[in-house]
Amino acid sequence: MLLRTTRRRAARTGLLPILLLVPLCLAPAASQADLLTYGQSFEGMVQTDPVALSSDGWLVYGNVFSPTMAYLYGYGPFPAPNSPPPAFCALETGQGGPTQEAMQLSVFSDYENTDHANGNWVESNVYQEQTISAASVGQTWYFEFDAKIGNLGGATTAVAFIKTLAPPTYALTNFLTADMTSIPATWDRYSISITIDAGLVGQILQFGFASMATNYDPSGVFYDNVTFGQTSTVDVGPAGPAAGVLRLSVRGNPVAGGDAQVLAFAASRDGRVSVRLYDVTGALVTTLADGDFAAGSHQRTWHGLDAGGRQVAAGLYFAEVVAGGERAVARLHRLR
Ligand SMILES: [Ca+2]
Repeated sequence: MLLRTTRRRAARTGLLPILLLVPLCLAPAASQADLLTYGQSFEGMVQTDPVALSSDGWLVYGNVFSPTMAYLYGYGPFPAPNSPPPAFCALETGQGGPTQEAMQLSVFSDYENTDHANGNWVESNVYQEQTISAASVGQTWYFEFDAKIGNLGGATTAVAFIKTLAPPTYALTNFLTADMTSIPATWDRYSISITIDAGLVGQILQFGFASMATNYDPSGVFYDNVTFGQTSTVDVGPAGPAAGVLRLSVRGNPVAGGDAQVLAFAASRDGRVSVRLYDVTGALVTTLADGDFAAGSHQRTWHGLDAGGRQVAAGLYFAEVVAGGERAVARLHRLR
């Protein structure tokens, strides 16, 4: 029951935004472009800036349902606010761990909508959108993010999603979700992926977060390190015949000096091993190893340089080791 209504809500969600955005979305240059990588740690944003999120492309759209989940109306899209007042989303501080740093994105129901008081359900969508072109056919794109629960009360639900919507009716053609309703209050990283087929060319792709609440029940979920790209930055766990053997760990290396970091891994058998570093958009920063390794423990030191020998910017990076059909990912945090 809940799943069915969730899907129906989502179908409604994309309708009006796309109609209003047609002049922008269907501009010739945009329609020819490949999907674009996106990465956001929210660290560069000013918490008191009301357009901090909207100027980074974030949009919001609201849907309202009766107490029995009958669809009532939608409103939007609007440039994403940065509350106060408490509507849709806000930049938060003090919720991060070491890799989330100072600033986070909080997504919650639109408490400015007084239909809360009527017992109606208010679904808030906070998202980015792009147009899919032929250049992306065959590619797999990953929407990934850190998340932890804030405060969900009553029957509030929360979800992260990738949607595709087909003009001219903007029917929902994909609705890929990760349920955020029951995640822990500790940070973890989540992934949703989509492979672009030829039938999706010309459609709109949205990725983002939604929450659904009534009676002003709490609905906050914290998100950070949002990425959209062709390289997964989530350690999905080992697979293959030697499952569970490959591990990658990162530690500072006082011997090397500076803020060099050591990536240590153990290969379960002789064979080809690659160790690569990516930024938060999934772009390759540098390759630390790509060749034959003997079984056993190995390590590589990263001095914070890209493939051209330039010092990288401060922020979050991902190290990936691939060996013998297994893959492991670890995070590296570079300080200035
Ligand atoms: Ca952050």
